[in-house]
Amino acid sequence: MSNRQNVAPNDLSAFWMPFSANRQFKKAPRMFVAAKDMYYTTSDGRQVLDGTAGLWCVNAGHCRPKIVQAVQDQVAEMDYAPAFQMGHPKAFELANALVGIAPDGLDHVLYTNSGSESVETALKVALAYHRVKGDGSRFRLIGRERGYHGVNFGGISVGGIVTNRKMFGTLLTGVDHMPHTHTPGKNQFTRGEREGDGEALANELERIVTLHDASTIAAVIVEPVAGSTGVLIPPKGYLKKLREITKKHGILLIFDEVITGFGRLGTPFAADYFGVMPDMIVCAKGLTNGTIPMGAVLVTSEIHDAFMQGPEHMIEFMHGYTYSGNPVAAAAGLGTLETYKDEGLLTRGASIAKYWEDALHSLKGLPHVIDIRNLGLIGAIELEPVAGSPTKRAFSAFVKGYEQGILIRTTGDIIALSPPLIVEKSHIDTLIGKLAEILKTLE
Ligand code: PXG
Repeated sequence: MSNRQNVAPNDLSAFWMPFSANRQFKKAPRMFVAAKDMYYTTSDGRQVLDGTAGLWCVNAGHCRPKIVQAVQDQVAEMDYAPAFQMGHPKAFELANALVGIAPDGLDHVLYTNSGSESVETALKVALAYHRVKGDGSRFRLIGRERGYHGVNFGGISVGGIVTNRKMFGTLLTGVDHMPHTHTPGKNQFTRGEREGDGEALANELERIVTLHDASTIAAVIVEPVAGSTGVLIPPKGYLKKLREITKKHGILLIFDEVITGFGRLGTPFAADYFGVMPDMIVCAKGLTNGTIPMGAVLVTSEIHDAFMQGPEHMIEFMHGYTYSGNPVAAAAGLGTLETYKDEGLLTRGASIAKYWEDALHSLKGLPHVIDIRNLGLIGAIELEPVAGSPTKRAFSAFVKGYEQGILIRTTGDIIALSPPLIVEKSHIDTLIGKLAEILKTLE
């Protein structure tokens, strides 16, 4: 038995926290204990305005009544049903509702429990799809520098964030990466999508296709707007061109919409915003408003139908999770989609995006601010790093924000913002106003 059996409940050492500076955190913990709508409550009783929708997931705001009720009812009625060779109604209802808000043509849903698992699922569907079509030589997966596709092995293989990859050995073979779309030194303070180099950047894919030959490539995966790496907005025409090139060569295009899905850009999905139809959409986060872990992969009928062959008693796709379509998660998803619908949240971002953009760009000229980027209800403020101590300056803004009542997110020296979609102009004024004051005080 562990010699830690008598530790006090407030001993912080047992929990090895994810993506956190554990030792620093445990010396000066930051704890949330409650949340409602746009605000968190801290353990010392303060209100903190949520500028990041939790971790980009609480799109409808916190503890919304329909979601809370749906989860409470479901957990009391049926906690779990076997996911394999059995069903329960809400998993089917939610799949239909999802297809209902997805771009036309994405008609089938595979469930997962996170964005990372959705990525693995999509990559496996892509590889298997070509196999079931008799095109098994297509084994390569193409990602992008600075891409984030979760933390599992497929995701870090196609991902392009060096610090998330370098500790873990060889990763998947047969992977290549397109260049990222960021142009430091040019295009700073662009509002929305920049003009000019979209096609040229997408044409880098053509170069990769020529190098490996299209007949070896299964899929290309990209975040329509790169989030985790610090919010990189694609240049105009870039995603359209990627679609053209992938289509021409029979390569599947996967949009990782874990962040951009569910209204973040003022449309249900980024595919709608950019008018580009991928073969699969990977999603999670906003699917259940962050309440119960759940992810999904939306696929076209063409992909789905390719698997539906052979004897009917045979399992068509050897993949799935114990919790795929879990009843409580499905109920949370239904409550979430209903809330989005009731309040028009999947398109609300469009009406407030301009105000958001103006507020963000009002920070131009403050100390250390070297770039500001935005699209829909996403924003980023990039700071000049402290010489020799990257990440310190932005992290100190984060800590000051927490102390002064705003929750922001930092990655490197970039501050990323993505408020719940119920955000009002007055919240934006508070968030950006307090951030401005903090920026003025940073070393
Ligand atoms: N794909 C994308 C595009 C993501 O943004 C994942 C996959 C993985 O999702 P899970 O549910 O496995 O974490 C993500 C997650 C941040 C931040 O602040 C971003 C994510 C997660 C936590 C923090 O940048 N993205």
